[in-house]
Amino acid sequence: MTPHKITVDGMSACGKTRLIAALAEHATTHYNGKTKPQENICGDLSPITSIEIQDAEPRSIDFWEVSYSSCGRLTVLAYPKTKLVLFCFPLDYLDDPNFEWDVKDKVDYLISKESHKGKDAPLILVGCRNDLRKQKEDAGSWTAFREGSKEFEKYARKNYLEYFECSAENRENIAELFQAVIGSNDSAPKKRRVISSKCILL
Ligand SMILES: Nc1nc2c(ncn2[C@@H]2O[C@H](COP(=O)(O)OP(=O)(O)OP(=O)(O)O)[C@@H](O)[C@H]2O)c(=O)[nH]1
Ligand SMILES: [Mg+2]
Repeated sequence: MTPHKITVDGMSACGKTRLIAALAEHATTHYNGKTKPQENICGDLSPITSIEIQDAEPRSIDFWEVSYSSCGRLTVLAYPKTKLVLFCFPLDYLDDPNFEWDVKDKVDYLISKESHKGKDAPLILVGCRNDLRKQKEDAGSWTAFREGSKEFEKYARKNYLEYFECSAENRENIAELFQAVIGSNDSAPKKRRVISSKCILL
């Protein structure tokens, strides 16, 4: 079975583990996927989630999480030979301009020539926790969030990156993101996608 390694990196505590769990659940339901039980390493769960899916050909999708709270020593193994990087950040922090700068700074490095990410591995920018962002917007502070979202769409376009806004909580755009993940080793050239929430005019 062909292994397909995906690195899940991003900001600390932004929802990477829950995103992987939502993608694994989607694979189980829609691709007859089987998630292998995670091993226990030194008292921590392994950062690797392997899912065997039955697509055109059976394959194993291996998510390697770069976690800030567990398995720190194993994170150096997350990048070598990866096929795709999902760089995650929390959308409920979009109203903080310093935070936006921090995300862009990290992504700028990852897509630069100096990066430890292989140059052939594409990077998808993934905004997580869109349900929490919407809660904050509903509380009346929506302008800063809309501006932040537009800014990331623009940034993704400028750098030829795909961009998704998701929620592991309510499964928003999880199917679309999973499709992008399993399509990432197809040889046919793909159109760059920006999948975000619809703008509601009040
Ligand atoms: N409401 C909501 N909460 C979320 C969502 N995704 C993650 N969270 C919460 O955000 C917190 C951090 O989630 P994790 O998945 O552990 O984040 P992480 O990026 O894996 O964290 P580290 O591995 O420590 O870097 C937890 O309290 C989650 O329940 C989401 O889509 N919606
Ligand atoms: Mg985690």
